[in-house]
Amino acid sequence: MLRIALQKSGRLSEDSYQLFKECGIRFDYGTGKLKSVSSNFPAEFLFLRDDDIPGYVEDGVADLGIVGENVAVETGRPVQTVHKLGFSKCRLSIAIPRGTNWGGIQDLQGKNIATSYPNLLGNYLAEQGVQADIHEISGSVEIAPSIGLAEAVCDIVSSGSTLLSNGLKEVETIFRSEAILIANSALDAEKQALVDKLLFRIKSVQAAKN
Ligand code: PRT
Ligand code: ZN
Repeated sequence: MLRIALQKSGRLSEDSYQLFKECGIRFDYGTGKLKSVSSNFPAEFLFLRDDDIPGYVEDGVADLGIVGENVAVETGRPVQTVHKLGFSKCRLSIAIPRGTNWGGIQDLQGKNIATSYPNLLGNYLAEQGVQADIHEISGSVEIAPSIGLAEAVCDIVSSGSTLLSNGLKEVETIFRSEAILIANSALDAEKQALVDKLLFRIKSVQAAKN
């Protein structure tokens, strides 16, 4: 039996559930339960915070999981990316107050940047040869400039309306993300066969949509 970790409630949940439904895999979802066994596929589903999913998959508590690529890369857990799923698309971008001029990434030299993605941002700045102070905050990153905590932010953007309503403008995209299926890197042959079966169905569902 495969154990599959899905986000309990958030931007990945509904599409993750729909994907399995379209694959013909039935399980109870949205009942408040933290676990559910499928009635017609050898799989048990666990409902978790998205940030915890890469760790559970690394440890083998779950064999598979669905997370945003942004979370998978930021947590740096050694898991395999099995397949890109095409939903929950977003980007990780740097934004600054709308009235500020932007001459390029070098403008961030010596500045304070608020983010929930210190590793992705740190690596990007290092590649660009920019030294800045990264302030890690776990939420409401967009208000940091208006309260004097930082001169810039690095956060997830989808429509851009959150940046707009906080008086910020997007100046640099550092990472593009979508939901991905991740797996433990040491699955036994039996589980790998089930993953292959699942993947075949996922690809068929995706092909039917294109
Ligand atoms: O509770 P839990 O920890 O499980 O969930 P969460 O609150 O950490 O995550 P959630 O559900 O917000 O997002 C899950 C995943 O969805 C993220 O890791 C991304 O891969 C993806 N995703 C897609 C997004 C967005 N779009 C998105 N717009 N994640 C966050 N946002 C936020 C962003 O942080 C910002 O506050 O939405 C705001 C910006 O949206 P726009 O449309 O105004 O630009
Ligand atoms: Zn989260």
